[in-house]
Amino acid sequence: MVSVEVVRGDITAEDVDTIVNAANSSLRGGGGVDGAIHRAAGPRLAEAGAALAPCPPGEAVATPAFDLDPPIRHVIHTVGPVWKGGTRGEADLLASCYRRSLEVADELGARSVAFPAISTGIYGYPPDQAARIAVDTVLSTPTRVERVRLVAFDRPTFELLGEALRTRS
Ligand code: AR6
Repeated sequence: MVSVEVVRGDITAEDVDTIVNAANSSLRGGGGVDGAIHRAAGPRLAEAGAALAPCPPGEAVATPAFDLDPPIRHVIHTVGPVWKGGTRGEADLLASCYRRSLEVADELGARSVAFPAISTGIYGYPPDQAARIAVDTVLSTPTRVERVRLVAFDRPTFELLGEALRTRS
């Protein structure tokens, strides 16, 4: 059974073997957490990403972590849905991001995985709904990953993720 914890911080400094990136389909980098990960990993990350692109929303692919500090060894890039009001399959796509990322983590032999709050920044997903999907999907996906960290960059997201974990369905 996977252990899930909610922490606040910068995902590039997490003590895990694998971090998940909230990428866009080009996998060449962007703003938000994607920009932070690409800055820390160096230019080879964009080259590796471009070779695997395009990645459709809801899917996930892995690259090495390049210049990110150990113990981080892998980056799983997943593409969240852009929020369009909630009637365009956004919830299923967001759940798929968490599920597919854990499946890719299993293929890598990952033991500890950190997720950002996918889609809740530039892509506009309501953070309360996204927090519940993150917690419920991680807890309901069979995986050999032992430890999942849900990493909040800001206090409101930290509180929403904590609340979703305490009151999980
Ligand atoms: N560590 C952890 N979380 C972070 C960090 C960080 N260093 N920086 C930001 N966040 P966003 P999206 C949080 O916008 O909504 C990019 O341009 C942030 O506060 O990074 O999925 C991509 O290339 C928020 O809670 O991702 C795509 O084009 C969460 O990460 C697009 O943005 C997600 O915000 C993806 O948008």
